[in-house]
Amino acid sequence: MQKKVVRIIGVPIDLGADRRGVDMGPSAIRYAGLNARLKRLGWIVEDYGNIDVPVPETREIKDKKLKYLEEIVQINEQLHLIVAKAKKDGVIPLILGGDHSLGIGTIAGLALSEQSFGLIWFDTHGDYNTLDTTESGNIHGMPLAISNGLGAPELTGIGGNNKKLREENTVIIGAREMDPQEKELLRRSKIKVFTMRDIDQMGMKEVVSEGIRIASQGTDGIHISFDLDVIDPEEAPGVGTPVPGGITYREAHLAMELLADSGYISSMDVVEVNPILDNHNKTAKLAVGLICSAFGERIF
Ligand code: 4U7
Ligand code: MN
Ligand code: MN
Ligand code: MN
Repeated sequence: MQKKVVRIIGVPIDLGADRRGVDMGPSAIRYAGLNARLKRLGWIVEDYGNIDVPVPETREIKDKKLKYLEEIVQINEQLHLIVAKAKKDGVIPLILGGDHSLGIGTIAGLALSEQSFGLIWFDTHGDYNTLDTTESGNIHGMPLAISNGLGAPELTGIGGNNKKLREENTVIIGAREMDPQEKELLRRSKIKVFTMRDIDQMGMKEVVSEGIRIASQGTDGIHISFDLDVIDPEEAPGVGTPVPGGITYREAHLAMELLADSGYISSMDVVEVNPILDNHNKTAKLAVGLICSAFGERIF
């Protein structure tokens, strides 16, 4: 990645998840020193601030299968235009969450650009639920399916009625918990899933190298969507949905370092940091470290 401009966009949303608190993610990540560290790496940092997001206490759940649908549509409508503008301006969008439902808007915005992209989705979960498969009704469990044109039309229609991602250039890394029907749907797609078992067997270097190969083939760049819950809760306790058996601190950094070396990173989401459950901002600090690795920081 060349030294150029990164545009930070905060999305303080927790309407997509059951647990409150990830709305404070953007503040926690900025407080952990993100902007200064990126500048030190030679980046020009444009902080856009946060998108306007309503708090759940001012709203009501109308549909238990699609909680806060209207609000989430409205937020992602805003976000996709801001991301599309960033691409048009030739800067790298860095989106801070917030829950992973913001992935819908980021990807819809990227899809408006002339530049194509592959996608690497770091997550414990598949985020491939639809209206028919969801057991929770939480939209943060749906963004990958939505971006692939599956699910509620109000969401798949953001930024146009097309599929927003290329299945054959899409990779999930770190999966270890999926709903039964979600798994079936994913199996029927061309999305490549590297589970925790694959990481155990192949090692992170092989998994990421293969992921980069898949995501970069015939595309102009790679979008990273990084859900902090992919990391083991010992290292990242402050996440919306902690699940044991995650990747280590160093595996996460190695993944970002290899991606930085590839030169393909063209945008990034960092989501699901929950300061309420965190231990002295440990998870937000880790998030900043990972962003810096992705943006070219080297140990030596
Ligand atoms: B995250 C879940 F049921 N699959 O749909 C669901 F297990 O963005 C979890 O990856 C979704 O954190 C997790 O609610 C969404 C659940
Ligand atoms: Mn997720
Ligand atoms: Mn997750
Ligand atoms: Mn979560």
